[in-house]
Amino acid sequence: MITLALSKGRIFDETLPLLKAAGIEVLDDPEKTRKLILATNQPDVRVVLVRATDVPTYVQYGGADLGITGLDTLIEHGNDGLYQPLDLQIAKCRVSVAVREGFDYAAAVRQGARLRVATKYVAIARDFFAAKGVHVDLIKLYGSMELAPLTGLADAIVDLVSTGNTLKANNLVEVERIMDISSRLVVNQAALKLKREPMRRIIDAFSRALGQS
Ligand code: PRT
Ligand code: MG
Repeated sequence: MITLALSKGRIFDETLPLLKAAGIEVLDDPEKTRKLILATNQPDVRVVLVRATDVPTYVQYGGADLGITGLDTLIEHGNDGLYQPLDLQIAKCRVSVAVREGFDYAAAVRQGARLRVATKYVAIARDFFAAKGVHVDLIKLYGSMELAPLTGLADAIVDLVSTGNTLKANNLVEVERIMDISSRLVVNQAALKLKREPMRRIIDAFSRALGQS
């Protein structure tokens, strides 16, 4: 049995066409079922639904053989025990710094003031500001980063941006782009050795599907 870990929502939705190209069809709709293990048309392939941030953990410890996860999540988790063979070019976005409209970010950075930065992406933010030589106090949040500058919790946030509509709706502006993000296929290395043939079949099919798109 091959187990693929996916998170509900955009990653699941954008993975479906790749699975289809690999001849794999998921038999349940995750938005309609309460099941956490979904069968596919391939008797030896199943999908487990886990929280996006838990995908690398499932694959690392062998709870899943393969998984699909955003580069953001992967960087925060660390690469331990994970083989990363493919950039799937799905769920694309970027990690950016944003501040309240009217906040003079350039001046704050220039003056060397300690910046208070709220984020879920502590590792990415720490490395980014360290490389710039900007002193920051990082405040770890688990959601709704956009609220932090609006309530005075922080001067800036580091968050994912895709269309920019969420920032705009909350009177925030993107002031720096840290990195581009897409989702990656991650593979448990032991599983790749033990189940070499069926694993290669899926990885190669994904790879071919990417080539055609
Ligand atoms: O939602 P949950 O807390 O369960 O987990 P999650 O937020 O980690 O999962 P999910 O499914 O929301 O995101 C999974 C992955 O999708 C992320 O790790 C990214 O790699 C990728 N991705 C791509 C995005 C976006 N685009 C995105 N726009 N993840 C989140 N967003 C959010 C962003 O955080 C912000 O709140 O959408 C909002 C901004 O969107 P725009 O279009 O208004 O700019
Ligand atoms: Mg989310």
